[in-house]
Amino acid sequence: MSRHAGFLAAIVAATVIAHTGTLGGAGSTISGTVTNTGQAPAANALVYIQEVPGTFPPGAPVEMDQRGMKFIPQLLPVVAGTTVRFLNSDPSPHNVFSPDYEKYDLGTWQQGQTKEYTFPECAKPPCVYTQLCKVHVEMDGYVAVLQNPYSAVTDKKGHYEIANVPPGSYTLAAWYASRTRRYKAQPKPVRVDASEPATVDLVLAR
Ligand SMILES: [Cu+2]
Repeated sequence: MSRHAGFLAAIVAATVIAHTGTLGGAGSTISGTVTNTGQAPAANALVYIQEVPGTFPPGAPVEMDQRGMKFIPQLLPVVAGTTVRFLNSDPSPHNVFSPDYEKYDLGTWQQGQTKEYTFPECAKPPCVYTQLCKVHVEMDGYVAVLQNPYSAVTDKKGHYEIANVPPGSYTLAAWYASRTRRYKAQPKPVRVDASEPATVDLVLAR
């Protein structure tokens, strides 16, 4: 390789590093635990950064399955503009409809088939769309439309981890739904420094 070509390659490499620095790689991690008014850890809670400067393109299509009479995952965070593919994996027909925001009813379909829905811009994130099935009234799922991809869903112990967050000062919030009630946590400020992971615990309340 000539000296000139080597110099160009170095510029390209530096540009690639600078670019991934904002989208992943050079960022840091926010992690912690979510509890529900001081009680047991809250599994399946959404933790998200309220707003990150810039605009974020829709993610690749993601799947929400209907399997064993459940929506899986039960809670799915997506960036506005993302398409969700609803799959039926059960021998029974399933329906998907949402009574929230612009409302939709995708119909009823058979095992192995999918229907898609693209979630529009959300004026005040999170825009949470409850997913219901007319065939099985006990089924409930949630699609949460967010401004940015920096979100996570807590595990069985209430732990969450949001990786590759670009350095900056943000507000971290949490949201959780049971079948009958919705909960929110008092949002907390978090400063993300590239050199050090941040820990934030959140408490849900009605
Ligand atoms: Cu169903």
